[in-house]
Amino acid sequence: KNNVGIIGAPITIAQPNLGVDFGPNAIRYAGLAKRLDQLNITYNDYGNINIKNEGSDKQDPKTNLKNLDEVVKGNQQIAEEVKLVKKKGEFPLILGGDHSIAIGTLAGLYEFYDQLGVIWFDAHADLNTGETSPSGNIHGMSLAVNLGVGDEQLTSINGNQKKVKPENTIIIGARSIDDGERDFIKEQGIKVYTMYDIERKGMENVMKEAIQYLKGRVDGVHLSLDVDGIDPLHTPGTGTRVVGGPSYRETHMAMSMLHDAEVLTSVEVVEVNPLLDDQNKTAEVAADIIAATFGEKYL
Ligand code: LYS
Repeated sequence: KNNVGIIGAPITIAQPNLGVDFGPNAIRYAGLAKRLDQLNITYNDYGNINIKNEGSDKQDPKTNLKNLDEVVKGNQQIAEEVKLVKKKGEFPLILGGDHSIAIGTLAGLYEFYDQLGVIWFDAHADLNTGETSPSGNIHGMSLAVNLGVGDEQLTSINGNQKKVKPENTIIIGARSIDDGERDFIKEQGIKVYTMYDIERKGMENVMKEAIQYLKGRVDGVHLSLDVDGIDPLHTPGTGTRVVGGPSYRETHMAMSMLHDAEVLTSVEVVEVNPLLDDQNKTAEVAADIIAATFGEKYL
């Protein structure tokens, strides 16, 4: 694998809980660098982007969004940093921050591919818009924005195009989907493995299918992993926990399978919130998960 470029992307204001800006450092303190060293993977850690997390936290009556201008600005910064890392030929590893950062990440990544694939590992679909969102929190809208649907200030970051096509998008682990999101999924034909599907087919088969599906159609795969995708028993330190997720083991195996299939071209892990955590447990799981995507094995 080429050199890894690590970017801390501490946006917090696309969701209501303080503390997710500490996520990147919590993952570093869980031993990320040492894990990469042990795998003989070289890296440059560019530190944390200086993001201004200051908004009114009020829902704008016109757009129904909270902190739109500030979230746009932060994601523009992220897109630029991701582009720099890509131009150096490095493998981007982005540490969040709330899940809105995927808007900046994919805005930076898309121009380097013809058909970029995305695996969205998450308890939620993040397919809301200002019209459908129950909360006004932009972290619940980031996948929709990447598919070109949402406020124009967000969808136009680094170009007006869709950053990813619906047929190149796979959601894994969903178990909390709003009504508007359900319609969106059907309209756009996005592939979704809900927890019901994972339970019925088993995580191994789901991953085999997902890898097979993407391999035939894309020239790069971005993994956008929200730690709330994992069962909150293992990842309590996150703002929007939903019971009934895949276990630590299932998730870890899924990540090892992605590594072994050699499909990933960038990785991001989001929504680690140390202020809600129990002894940095969630960041440690995040570090394990990242190490698995880079090929760490037990034997
Ligand atoms: N679907 C809910 C919303 O839009 C929760 C999103 C949580 C994203 N991490 O507010």
